[in-house]
Amino acid sequence: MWEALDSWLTPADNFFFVNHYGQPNGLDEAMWRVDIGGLVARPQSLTLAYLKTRPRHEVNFTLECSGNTGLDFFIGGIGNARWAGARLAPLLEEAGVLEQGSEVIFWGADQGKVTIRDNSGVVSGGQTGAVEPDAGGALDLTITEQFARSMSLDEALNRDNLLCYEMNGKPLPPAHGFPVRLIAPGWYGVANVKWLTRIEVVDHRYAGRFMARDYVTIREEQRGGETVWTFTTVSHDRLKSAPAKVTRRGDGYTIRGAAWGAPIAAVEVQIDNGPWMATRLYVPPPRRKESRGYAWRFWRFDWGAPASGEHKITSRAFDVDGNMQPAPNDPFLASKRTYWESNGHITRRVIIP
Ligand SMILES: Nc1nc2c(c(=O)[nH]1)N[C@H]1C(S)=C(S)[C@@H](COP(=O)(O)O)O[C@H]1N2
Ligand SMILES: [Mo]
Repeated sequence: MWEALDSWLTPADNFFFVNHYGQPNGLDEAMWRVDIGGLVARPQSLTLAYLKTRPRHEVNFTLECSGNTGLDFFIGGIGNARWAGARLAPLLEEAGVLEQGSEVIFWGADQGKVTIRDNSGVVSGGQTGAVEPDAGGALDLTITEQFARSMSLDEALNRDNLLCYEMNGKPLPPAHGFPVRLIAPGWYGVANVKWLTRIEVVDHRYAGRFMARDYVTIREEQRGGETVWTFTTVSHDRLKSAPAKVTRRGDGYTIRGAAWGAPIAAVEVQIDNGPWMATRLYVPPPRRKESRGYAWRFWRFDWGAPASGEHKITSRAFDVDGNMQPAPNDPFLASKRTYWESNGHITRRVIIP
């Protein structure tokens, strides 16, 4: 996947997709409605034609699945696109969010059967440690759950959030959420709800599957000699970079890579456990300067003429606030027990002939 990295915008055909319940049928542009409801004074039912009459806003945003690079076989879960659509914030404001509204749920059209809980390990009241006999799944609850994610009202009102209908200048492809998806720049992929049908303002935290059961980062921490487990919902992108490829130019070799997850200030590279060395950030064509904050930056390093044989190349990114992409011994990474949000250093091995 990284070997193919030469275009700053990822063509839709090469863009990864993650569909937890499959792509829904009957994606009909003319019939499509995005409803805004719940705790609002003026519920809305918006057509795609209406959304297109709103001021068009563009954002370049690198979408990464929070599972990307967390498992050895999952490394292609990232792409950069120019997304366009109508801003969400003014639509919410026009719907008139009521005083009690604190959370916004984004519902997709896709749904699937899920079994919510099984009975093994239910502890009976009072007798600590006593586990009830297996009830044979009698307490399993199988439901049809709709894909949905939520964020706080403040987060939903971020001016860059889009009801997006365009990807790289073309209608959003069905696999990427046609007719309308949420684009929430700065959030991991899972928050960017595809096939968006309903925006619901509520006064409580939404605890659906992709908030409270899946896409939950579990960490094991030691506090005062005791083990404490923490649970957090995958939300904002984390600072990350990767060496993408090594190319030969004349007698010299050049290492190229990408960095993303926060506005990037610098990237350093380390070869074979040597010192960290500065790389050069560059802007690939078409050299347009807009909303770089949410899009990946490309970097390169002139390697010169390395010795033949195998080499290890590792990169680390710095953001504009001085944060560094975490090393393996960083407390967040070291305590993490689930594979989500794996933003540690990425090492590539190359063989120089
Ligand atoms: N409705 C809906 N939206 C969804 C998903 C989904 O399964 N259903 N998957 C999410 C996840 S986990 C990711 S990583 C991104 C991937 O976006 P893409 O398929 O356009 O690349 O979509 C998100 N939005
Ligand atoms: Mo994802």
